[in-house]
Order: sequence, then structure tokens, then C-alpha cells
Amino acid sequence: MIVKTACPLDCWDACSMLAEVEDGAIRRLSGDPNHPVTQGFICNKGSRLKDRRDHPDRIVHPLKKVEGQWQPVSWDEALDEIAGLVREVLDRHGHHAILHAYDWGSGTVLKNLNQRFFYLLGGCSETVGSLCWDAGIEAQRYDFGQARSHAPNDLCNARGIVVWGRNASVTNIHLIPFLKRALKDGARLAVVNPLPIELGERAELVVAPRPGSDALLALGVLKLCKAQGWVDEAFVQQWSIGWPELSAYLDELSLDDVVSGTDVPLSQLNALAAFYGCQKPVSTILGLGMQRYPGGGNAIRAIDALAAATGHVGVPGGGVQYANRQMTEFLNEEAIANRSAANVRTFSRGQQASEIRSANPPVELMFVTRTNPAVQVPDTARLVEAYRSIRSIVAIDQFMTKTAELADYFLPCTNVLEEEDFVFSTMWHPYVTYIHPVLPPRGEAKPDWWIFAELADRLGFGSEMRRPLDAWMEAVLEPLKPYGVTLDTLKERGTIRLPLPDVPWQDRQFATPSGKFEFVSARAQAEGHSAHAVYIPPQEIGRGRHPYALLTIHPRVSENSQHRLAPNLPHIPSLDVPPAVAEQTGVQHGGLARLFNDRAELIVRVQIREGGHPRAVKLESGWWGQGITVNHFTSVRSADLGDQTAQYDCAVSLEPVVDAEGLAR
Ligand SMILES: Nc1nc2c(c(=O)[nH]1)N[C@H]1C(S)=C(S)[C@@H](COP(=O)(O)OP(=O)(O)OC[C@H]3O[C@@H](n4cnc5c(=O)[nH]c(N)nc54)[C@H](O)[C@@H]3O)O[C@H]1N2
Ligand SMILES: Nc1nc2c(c(=O)[nH]1)N[C@H]1C(S)=C(S)[C@@H](COP(=O)(O)OP(=O)(O)OC[C@H]3O[C@@H](n4cnc5c(=O)[nH]c(N)nc54)[C@H](O)[C@@H]3O)O[C@H]1N2
Ligand code: SF4
Ligand SMILES: [Mo]
Repeated sequence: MIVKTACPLDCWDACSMLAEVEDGAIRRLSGDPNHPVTQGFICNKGSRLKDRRDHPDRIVHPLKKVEGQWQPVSWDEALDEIAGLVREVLDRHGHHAILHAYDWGSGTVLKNLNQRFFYLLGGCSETVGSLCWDAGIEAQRYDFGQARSHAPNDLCNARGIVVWGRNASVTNIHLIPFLKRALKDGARLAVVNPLPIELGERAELVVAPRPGSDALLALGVLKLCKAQGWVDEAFVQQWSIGWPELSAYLDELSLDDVVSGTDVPLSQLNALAAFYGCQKPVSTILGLGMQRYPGGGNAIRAIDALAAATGHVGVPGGGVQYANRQMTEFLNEEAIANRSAANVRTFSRGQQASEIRSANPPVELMFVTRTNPAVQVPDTARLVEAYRSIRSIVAIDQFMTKTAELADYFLPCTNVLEEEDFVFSTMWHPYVTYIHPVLPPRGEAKPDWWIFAELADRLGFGSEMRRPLDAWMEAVLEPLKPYGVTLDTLKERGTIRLPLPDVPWQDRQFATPSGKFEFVSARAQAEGHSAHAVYIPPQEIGRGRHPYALLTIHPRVSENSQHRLAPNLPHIPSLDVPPAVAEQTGVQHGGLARLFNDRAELIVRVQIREGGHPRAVKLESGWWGQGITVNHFTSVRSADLGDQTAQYDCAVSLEPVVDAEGLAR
């Protein structure tokens, strides 16, 4: 039997998957050949959802910590006790003393019922802001009015493609077939990234700027375009505001400063300017890494300005693809989350450690769902300290994560292969896929919605949490009714396309206050930012006594920390270093080295790579071992726009580990 399901991981691709079931077990999990983006293949994180379901370390019975030790407990006992705790905290300290810490570890629609539970308490404290993408989302809100992406197949209309800070062969593998097709049809490729990426091999131009300097790079390139007369005057005159102000700012910018501040030679700046200025259309494909810096939002604004001024916005084959927020017009998640009615106190996901420590009323009870902050949040040591100050913690997860280890109750939730739901991507393409349950839950694992409905029963509002799953899903799909799409259509077809245009802004009706593309944004200014894109340098990289930039980028074989099952973690992780760093420090390929800064130290295995920026070293995130996580190195620092962490602004030192004879090992 073949059952159609979908991948719930926080990823650009939102794949449709087929599960082959035989004798009550999944024989194979594969990509759906009929899905326009999945096209018959999935990545190893997707196929390993099956391993995660069946893994012997998965916890499938509720647990309670008694005198520091986990003990089995029945669902009834655990839920009665937790409901009792909720009632007691509500009575004594009010709803703000209950914190719901959540993120997008599973991005399916029914997970909104988790939030609904807390809002129905009258309110709660919850984590907001982003470890992920918020500075860029805000940047595009200022410039375009909303972050929108072109349909994947529109890439075939591009003459030039710039992959700017996206590690697509690792993080967004279904982009690659579209890209290859475009290149085969004659499109040219440029890559901008301080680390070498696979796509660099296909590119005719590879630029490796100093980490955190993209705003300066894009503004410098735009200055060169202007000097060459490559600005699209018709677009600028008719469809934008603020070009004269930005243009005057570019006049003041010194090219020497651009070269010395980005470490990109003038010849490459000119080549990138010609790439944007001498061909049309150019599609710019942005990643999220470059906005995890103090000037990250402005970096996205500067690239938006470069692409818009050179005439690549609102045209087939153009665009600045960062995310796709337009789908929220067609999928009403608020209909089931019901946040607006609730009195919510917010803690920033990045700043939560200090906010929890100084909260009034203090946090007495915390629920953790769909996140593993003790690995993924910057400055982990401080975060763990803050969590330890909370009286009771309830973790809902599938594995005993670093965060769950801090909890008092562990409630085991289902894996997607045991759930009914649907999923869509807010990052890229316009397809929605239905998730049919493939197998029954293992052991006593339960869906998140069941856990919260049971708690609500005990607290007297069960009827508000208990509706047929179809009713919840229909409520989310309601805005699609005028387009003839209902839950039945979705179930029947398996995958539907949202009615989004292939080419955003082709009608030139921007969603900004002026209705135009805004090189200068009064909204940005009113919200305390520069009206136009400016360069804000990193605060840690290039300053102080640690000479190298540590980029803790997303891991190849894991979704954040999710596939890092403890027994499979390498005790000694690999650190990627350029030859210049090896020369300066004496570390050797394959040898051990000590990586350190003022917050952490770690023994790493050195791998010398070719290419990239000469001071950028790479360690994959999602890792823990030797008593720490990658985020013990990073600091709590904010990006310029939105509520976004700047964890890539991280400076480190490196030295070889030597044996008794003083030889490098
Ligand atoms: N395999 C895998 N895929 C994933 C994930 C995963 O964990 N593993 N996670 C998913 C999630 S949650 C997300 S948010 C996305 C992220 O997807 P991406 O944005 O592609 O990945 P990141 O690892 O965040 O960083 C992207 C790239 O930014 C580059 N970079 C870092 N600093 C700079 C800079 O200053 N300038 C420029 N130009 N580039 C810079 C890095 O070298 C890296 O190649 O991937 C999703 N897909
Ligand atoms: N240094 C550094 N730090 C980073 C990043 C980086 O690049 N470098 N990237 C940042 C980014 S982009 C992101 S998105 C965040 C991700 O941060 P998190 O979302 O905290 O990361 P995950 O490791 O995906 O953790 C998700 C957890 O949810 C659990 N889970 C999965 N499905 C379900 C479910 O259905 N219900 C419940 N209750 N739990 C479930 C998983 O088992 C896992 O423990 O990390 C950020 N942190
Ligand atoms: S992680 Fe992304 S690419 Fe991999 S199967 Fe899931 S949606 Fe597809
Ligand atoms: Mo993310």
C-alpha cells in the first residue's frame, strides 16, 4: 500500500512524500514524482523521518522526574498533575507566569492548536521573534510591502541568476533541478558567499565577501552600476520612491572603503555590477545566513535596492527571492490559533534568557513544544541557567533533547508519519500537501493536539479544543473557497497550488504605504531605522582578540538538531578552515585543534578547504558534545531589523593541539 504524506520540517521545499507500507511497517519513504517541486526525490532528512519514527531512543511513554531521575508515569497521572500545576499557577501568579516556548520544528497546520490552548487560558507568555529569518522579512516589508518569491519554474526565464548567501545544494535541494535547467538554457550564474558552496563550481563569478559585509558590497556594486548608467530609469521614475536620496548616499560612499570593508577586489565589484547591469532579467536568490548579523536586515535592503534599481523587479525571470509570505492570505492559521483575543506577554526567542531572569511575574511553569532551545539558541549557557530558574518544565517531544533533559515532565508526541494534517512552505513555492496517517502511533505517543485537548478537558474548556480535525483544517482553508478549493479537493488531489502569481509585483502594485518600491521607507524610519539601506558592520568579527569568523551554518545531514541523535553524534566535530588560517595557526588537515573564544572551547578535527573568505571558518550547527553545543560559542546579539538573532557575528581563535613532544596531532 502507498500512502501519501508530506515532510513537516522547516525547509524551503515542503516535499510531498510517498510511504510504501507492508505488514505494518514502512518499507520505503520516497519523493512524490507527481509533485511539481519534489519531482520524485527527497533529501536524507526527509527519508530519515522514518528512522526517527522507529528509532530505539525515541520516547513513547510519558515520563516524570522524581528526585532527579526519570520515571514512567501514566498519561492520566501526568495530565492530572500538569493540569493541577496550570491551575495553581493561574490562581497564584496569573497567566503570564506560564511560558509557552515554541518554534517550527514541525510546521504542519494543526500545530497551531498548541498555541490555541495557551491563548484560551486568557493568555500566557510566549516566545516570539526569530532565530531564523525575521530581519530579512522586515527588510522586504519595508522595500516591497511583503516578502514574495517567484514560482520555481519562472527561473527558466532568467538570463542571470545570483545565489546570494543561500547554501542551496544543502538546504534547498529542490531548487537545483530548476537552476540546472536554467543554466542549460544559457542562463549565467554568480555566487556570493564567504564559504565555498557546491554551486560555485557552476558559476562564472564567485564572490567571497567578509562575513557580515553584504550591505556594503551591494551598495558599492549599485554605485558602480549608477556610474555606468545601468540604472533602469523607467522603473525608478515610475514605480519607486526615494531613489534620489539613496543615490545621494551612494555618491558619498568611497569605493576604497567598499574594497577594504568587504575584502572584495574592485575587479570583482565591477564584474558583479556588470552581471546586474548588462543583462536582463536577473533572478536573485537570497539565503537567510547573511541576515544573522547586526546589519543583516540592511544587507537584504541593499540587495533589494540593487536588483530594483537595475530593473529586475516585477519581471519574469527576475525578483529577489527570500521567502513567500503571500500564502498567509490564503491560509488562515489564526482561525484556529485565535491569538488576537489573548493577553500575551512576549519573550524574544533570542533574548529569552535575560527576559526570563528579570520577568515580573516570574515564569513558574514552562511548556516546550517543537523546539530545542538548549541547542539552537545563542549563548546556551545563559539560556540553560534561565531555564533552571523555572520551577516546572513540561517538554513535548519525540526524543530526550538537551532541552527536555531540563524538564520535569516528558510527554511523547507523534511523528508526522503517525499524523493527519497538511503542510505548506512559507519560504518558497505555492503548493499545499495533505498528510495522510501512514502508521499508528508507536507506544503511547499522542499528537500535540490530543495532549492539549486532554489538558483543556481537565481545565474546563475541552469543548473549545475538541472539534473534528476536518473542522480545524476547513477553517484554515476557508479563504480558498472562492477559488473552488476545499478540504475535500485537497484530500482528493493530495497537492494543490495556491492562487499566487508566478511573478510577484508584475502589476507594479507594491504593498508598501506608497504603493511603490521604496528605496526610502518612511515606515522604516518611523520604526527607528535608517530610511534607506546603510551598512552596519559586525560588532564581534574583525574586532577584539579573536581573529576568525565562526559561521555555524545549517548541517548537511540534519534538520537543525533533529537528526543529531545522540549516539550518532561525532564526539569531535569537523571545522572547515581556509589555507590562510592553517598557515597562521599551524593547524593541519586531519589534525586536532582547539577552537575557543571568551564563551566556549571545543576540540575539533581540522579540514582544510579551498576557496571562501580567508578568515571564515565553518562548524555545522545542531551539534552538541564535549559538554557544550555550538551555540555556547555564539552571543545574544540582535540584528538591525525585526526581532532577529545575529548569531553569525561570532569571533573565535584556533590553535593546534600538540602532544608531549610539541608536535601537532
Ligand atoms: N540540510 C539542511 N537543510 C535545511 C536546514 C538544516 O538544518 N539542514 N534548515 C532549514 C532552515 S530552518 C533554514 S532557516 C534554511 C536555511 O537555509 P540557508 O539560508 O541556505 O542556510 P544557512 O545555513 O542558514 O546559511 C546559508 C549560507 O549563508 C552563508 N553566509 C553566512 N554568512 C554570510 C554573509 O555574511 N554573507 C553571505 N553572502 N553569505 C553568508 C553561509 O556560508 C551559508 O552558505 O535551511 C533549511 N534547510
Ligand atoms: N548557531 C546557530 N544557531 C541556529 C541556527 C544557525 O544556523 N546557527 N539556525 C537557527 C534557525 S534558522 C532555526 S529555524 C532554529 C531552529 O531551532 P529549533 O526549532 O529549536 O530546532 P530543531 O533542532 O529543529 O528542534 C525542533 C524540536 O522539535 C521536535 N519536534 C519535531 N516535531 C515535533 C512535533 O510535531 N511536536 C513537538 N512537540 N515537537 C516536535 C524535534 O524533535 C526537535 O527536538 O535554530 C536557529 N539556531
Ligand atoms: S527536509 Fe526539505 S528537502 Fe528534505 S524532504 Fe523535507 S521538505 Fe524535502
Ligand atoms: Mo530556520
